[in-house]
Amino acid sequence: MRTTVGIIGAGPAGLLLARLLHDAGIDSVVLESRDRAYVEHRQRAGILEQGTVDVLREVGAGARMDREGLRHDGIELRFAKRRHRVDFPALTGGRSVMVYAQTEVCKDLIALQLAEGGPLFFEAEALAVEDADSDRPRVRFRHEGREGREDVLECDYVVGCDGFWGVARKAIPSRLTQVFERTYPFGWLGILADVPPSHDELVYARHDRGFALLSMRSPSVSRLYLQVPEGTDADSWSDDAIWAELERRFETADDWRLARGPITQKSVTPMRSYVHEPMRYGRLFLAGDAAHIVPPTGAKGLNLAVGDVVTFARALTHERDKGSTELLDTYSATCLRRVWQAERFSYDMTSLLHRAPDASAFEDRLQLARLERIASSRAAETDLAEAYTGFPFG
Ligand code: RFL
Ligand code: PHB
Repeated sequence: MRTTVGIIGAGPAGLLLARLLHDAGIDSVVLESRDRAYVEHRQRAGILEQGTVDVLREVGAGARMDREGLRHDGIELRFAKRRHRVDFPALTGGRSVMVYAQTEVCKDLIALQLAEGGPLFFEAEALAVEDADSDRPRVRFRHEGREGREDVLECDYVVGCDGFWGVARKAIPSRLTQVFERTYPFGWLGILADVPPSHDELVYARHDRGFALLSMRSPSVSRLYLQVPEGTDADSWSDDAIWAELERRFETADDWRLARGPITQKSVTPMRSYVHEPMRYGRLFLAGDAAHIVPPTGAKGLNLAVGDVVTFARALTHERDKGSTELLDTYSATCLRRVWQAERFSYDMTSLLHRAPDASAFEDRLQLARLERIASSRAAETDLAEAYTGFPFG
């Protein structure tokens, strides 16, 4: 098999890249190790920046998002039983975010790709990227649909959109690589519940017992998270215990109430910050979680993945139209500028709102002082609103 761009991974990064290339008249093949149902139902991100929303509309994947997505003009910060709303449009000259689940983004992009795009193979696991520094990089893969036969995809370019646990990154020699990493001594226990969200915007709560987040998937489905110790088993939390703990952490001085409902899904996500530099080696490019991870507190992971593939598609189109590799050559540096802003913001939001197991009384007071500052200074609040609603692509 031969193609111009071999794309490994059909998460948001790989699926959107295939669309962008299709619209530019560049052919690609997508290899995805899991089956379609798995990719479409993996519960993850919920918040799309304005830039992400614009790109999804441009590639023709915006119709259902515009019908079913929820536009949010702010978030609430909750601390010391107080509530403070951050008003995005007022602070950023009109910007907002969209609540539309990653599962739905993936469903929409898969439907488009299968209807009118290039090949997208499920249960096709990339085993290795070979000769990445030559003119003819190759992806060796195993296709379950074909009795597990091994096959080779020959490409002009390979884009590793295969997430944090993928294989693409491994093709870059470690002597050329620098990795920046931090893990956190806590994770998020996330639930889906069949109950209307108790608030019309997201609530980020800092509490002495740990962080909690109220989010949503639709007017009738809530998505909630609790900070839990690293390595927690989700099944060790009963539904009652989860609701009781959420109630404590969201408690306010006024009479705000958290509505309970049947929990339909529960899982624990570890937290990590990670950057792999550079994001390119020869004709292999990394995009999305394959190159960088942020803790979910800033809602940036999916949006970063979108920025990377937009940057790559522009660079490749430029090369085809102008015969210049200039934008491909600066791909890594261009992406990393935005990546590090998201790393900084996600780290700041995480340390602002979570309680480390060994936190001292001094650190507790500093957290409260930082929250107080955001609640009382337009400059501090604007900094948060600008970062949350997103930095420009490229
Ligand atoms: P993905 O989504 O991990 O997709 C990678 C795909 O590659 C496949 N794959 C392979 N395919 C073929 N061969 C191989 N050898 C392969 N190895 C892997 C995988 O099966 C998969 O389909 O990476 P991508 O596309 O870069 O997208 C990144 C986002 O998924 C991620 O950053 C976000 O989900 C992060 N995230 C959030 N991001 C936001 O922007 N806003 C949010 O509100 C937000 N909330 C979250 C999140 C992530 C979370 N978890 C579970 C990590 C909340 C949570 C709880
Ligand atoms: C979500 O809805 O899953 C979500 C929202 C905001 C975050 C993280 C996750 O910061």
